[in-house]
Amino acid sequence: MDHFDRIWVNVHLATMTPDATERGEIRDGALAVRDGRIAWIGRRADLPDMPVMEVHDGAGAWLLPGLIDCHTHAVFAGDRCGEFEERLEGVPYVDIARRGGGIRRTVEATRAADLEALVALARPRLARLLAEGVTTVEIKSGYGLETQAELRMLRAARALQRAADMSVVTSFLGAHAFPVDLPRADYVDLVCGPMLDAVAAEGLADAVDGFCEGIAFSPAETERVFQAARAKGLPVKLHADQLSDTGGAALAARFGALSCDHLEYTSEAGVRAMAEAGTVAVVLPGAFYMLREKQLPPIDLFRRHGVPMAVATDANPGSSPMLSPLLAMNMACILFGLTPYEALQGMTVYAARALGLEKDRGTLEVGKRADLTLWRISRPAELCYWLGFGDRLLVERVVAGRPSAATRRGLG
Ligand code: DI6
Ligand code: FE
Repeated sequence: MDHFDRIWVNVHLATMTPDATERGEIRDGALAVRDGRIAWIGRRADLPDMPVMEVHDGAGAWLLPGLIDCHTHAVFAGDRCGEFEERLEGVPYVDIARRGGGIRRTVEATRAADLEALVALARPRLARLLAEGVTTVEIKSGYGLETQAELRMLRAARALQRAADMSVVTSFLGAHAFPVDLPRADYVDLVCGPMLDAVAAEGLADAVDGFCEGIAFSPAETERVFQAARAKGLPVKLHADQLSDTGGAALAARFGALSCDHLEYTSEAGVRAMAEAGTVAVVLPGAFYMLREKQLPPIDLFRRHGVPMAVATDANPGSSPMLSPLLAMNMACILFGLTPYEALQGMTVYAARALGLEKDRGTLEVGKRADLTLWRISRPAELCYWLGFGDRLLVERVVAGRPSAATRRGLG
């Protein structure tokens, strides 16, 4: 190593490494980047003397890993504001779903949209995530429920990766709900057969997801989807135990799931199974809040059994029309009782793990991809503190070592 491409000095660092002491905080630190990766990190006083192409003066700001939103449905058409009104007039979410609304309403609108429309609709949503420091976002299909529309959603997500200044990770969620135009068993066959074949043939999915619930796929149907995913060599994850305990978490853990998400109704047996499988618990306080749920996810059990917790927006038109990662962290603290540090780990290191990317990103460590965020805050917990001020706290976003022009705001 004979030079650095860029260094940041006059910064405090929050490394988010899981085993760090003092919350991984390094005051008056420095970080160097080369070839898009973190090449050196430590106290500024120890920075090696090396030629540097570009020096960034952080003026006392805090440098963190880029935020990772590991669960979104950001590609969709239409909105469900009418159902929002209905729910507030007393109609439950599951009743709306049972009479053909809910996810199926978004399916109608999404099927009617072409690829360009889906991309154009999702772009401003990603722009909001980006403005609050997101550098990696996961996007699911699941509002097509027929092969061509599912493929279109995933192609839109891949196209957004090329257009947006962030990484996009995709999940195939054909097992999200049942379409009106097919018998139930036929749809399960379609998802596990031709649909997954087409998705895999085009390399459109990084993982396979499902919704295991009374109003969606049963445990037995979910298991078939997971078997099909395994046959393709794709990792699985699951919307599990969101509205009732179907044993979804334990089922997903048996398949070595990357993550189980929602988990309000998960039992201790489910938590234990997740711990044994190394599955991440993704908590989604936006959906809990919007549906005015009362049952809290078993946060203390996750802690006791050593299940890492991630936090995500669940950005979707039905249960969580939320496009603010910082608000998701605030809600994880206020509604679910996470500490601010746990919430920050949940949008960095453990979100990376939930996507199977922990070797590549999610912490400030030498060798990892230089996805960074620079914040004008007094301490990291401040990112969980403000309501609706996040984009003003973000000074700079760095993607693979390159400062992103969109969010540069005159340092120093
Ligand atoms: N749970 C969710 O929170 C999203 N999907 C799911 O299975 C929301 C789906 C929707 O209501 O559109
Ligand atoms: Fe979801």
